[in-house]
Amino acid sequence: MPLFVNDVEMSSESKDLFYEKHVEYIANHGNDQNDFEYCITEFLRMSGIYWGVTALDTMNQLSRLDKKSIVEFIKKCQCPTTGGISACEGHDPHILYSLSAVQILCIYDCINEIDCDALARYVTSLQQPDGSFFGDKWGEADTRFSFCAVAILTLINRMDAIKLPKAIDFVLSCCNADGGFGSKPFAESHAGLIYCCVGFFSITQQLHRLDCDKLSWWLCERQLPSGGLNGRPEKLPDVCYSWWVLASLNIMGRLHWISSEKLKSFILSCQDSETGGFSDRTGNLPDIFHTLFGLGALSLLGYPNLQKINPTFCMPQHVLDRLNVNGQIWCP
Ligand code: BD6
Ligand code: ZN
Repeated sequence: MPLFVNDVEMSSESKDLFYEKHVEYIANHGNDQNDFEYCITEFLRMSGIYWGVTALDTMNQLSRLDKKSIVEFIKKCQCPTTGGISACEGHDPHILYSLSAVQILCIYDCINEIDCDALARYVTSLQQPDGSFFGDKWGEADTRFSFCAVAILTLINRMDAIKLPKAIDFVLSCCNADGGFGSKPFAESHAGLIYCCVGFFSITQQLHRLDCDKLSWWLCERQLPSGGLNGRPEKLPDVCYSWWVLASLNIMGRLHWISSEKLKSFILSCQDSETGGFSDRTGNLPDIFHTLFGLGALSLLGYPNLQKINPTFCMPQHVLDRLNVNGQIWCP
């Protein structure tokens, strides 16, 4: 009786995820505004909201957060002169927090609450003659910012705001002999930056420019005997690298190249059974960042009762379907 077998499989598997605990952990995060952790993470606030909103939507519990106050907060963070968005009111705008804000507004289906033309002009202003992007007016180019630029512009439907061929040339120039990518030309390969570059080529429909076999080998070598993944050779495993590595492999059509059962149990071992939330590795304190990327990785692995997360944008797939946006996925 296949239905029975399935039911048993479903219930025994989903019992391993402390679903309700995680919902409470995220929904209550930031409720105590005097909390030490809340205060010291002010410079990350916009991303923190994005991690919480995305994680809750993945668990079909988005209604646990107050949409109105989140949207009001974002509107106050858009700079009237540059059009860029900051992490928090009174801070300087940055392309990273501009992407987090756009991701949140797209999830809430209200992107027009901000001035998208001004935001597109802000992204334009950050592009350099070599095609790279600064993160803010202080100027330091990095492949992370190339990803942010094309992700923002795709989500607000303004890809014409930048010089795309130049942007592509710059990211290609950051490819190393080991097949990986770093933050700038000749900088060390790193799984987080590989995600940004693979995501960039997915958004710009240029995956054919990659040596996917070589790059996927480098990514598979990140799996350790514990089943967890690290971000570079010789480093400890970390739940968030489950996301950066798996999402990159998924985009390149090679998710099956790693041992998913062992990874699944490593990720589940990083849950905090008392407070809810995930930590970077087994036994450490949980945080909202590792909670999103733990859940996101489980979603990519097909874990039951979680929404499908898009590997390129790290947003629920149903949001991108509604916007008719899709990162390219390679079928080898
Ligand atoms: C990013 C992701 C996607 C697209 C563009 C991006 N640009 C930058 C990032 C990474 C960014 C992020 O995930 N945004 O959604 N990372 C962070 O905000 C974290 C926050 C943080 C601080 C301290 C502890 C835990 C989380 N961040 C600034 C980091 O440096 C983290 C720190 C960390 C996580 N685990 C152990 N330490 N590192 C990190 O995100 O590394 C992965 C990475 C690195 C570079 C590019 C992309 C991903
Ligand atoms: Zn981490």
